[in-house]
Amino acid sequence: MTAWLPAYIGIGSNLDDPQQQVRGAFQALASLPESLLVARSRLYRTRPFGPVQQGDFINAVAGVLTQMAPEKLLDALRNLETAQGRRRAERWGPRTLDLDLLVFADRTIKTESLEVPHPGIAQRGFVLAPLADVAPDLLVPGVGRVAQLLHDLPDTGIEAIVERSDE
Ligand code: PH2
Ligand code: MG
Ligand code: MG
Repeated sequence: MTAWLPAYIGIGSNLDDPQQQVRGAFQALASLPESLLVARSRLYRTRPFGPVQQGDFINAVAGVLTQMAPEKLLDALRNLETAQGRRRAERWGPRTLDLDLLVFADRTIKTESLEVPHPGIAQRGFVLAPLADVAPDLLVPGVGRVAQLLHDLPDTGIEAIVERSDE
């Protein structure tokens, strides 16, 4: 039987009720074939990173165990993005749902369609803060340990959203 390998997925949204988009993404990830959703971070409200002026994002991270190969998992993530209304448009621009394959076991992959670990993890508080919720001791291959990477970032000002208990 194919081995179960851990993978971490970055979730982001800044369109059409981002908190609901992220919650919907967790639900969809829980139904992925050949996979188990094993960890969900808190939700974070984050300032847009990069060259495009746009609204704040809600970001989170999911941890899964999967029997899928990385390219197949990436394909499945693209399908979930499309199912939640993602339109391929401006690079860096606003989106209803972005699912990024951040880390796949101890693999380093660089093909035309996929780069793992996701480039720029070390510079992105909106990835590291939720990743540290679910896997602070994770060693990102070739990059470093999550808690250390987060500690080394200049103040990110990123705060978790306090979830209402009546929801
Ligand atoms: N995603 C981007 C560009 N900028 N900024 C934040 N805060 N969060 C994101 O998820 C994000 C971003 C393109 O994928
Ligand atoms: Mg992204
Ligand atoms: Mg993406």
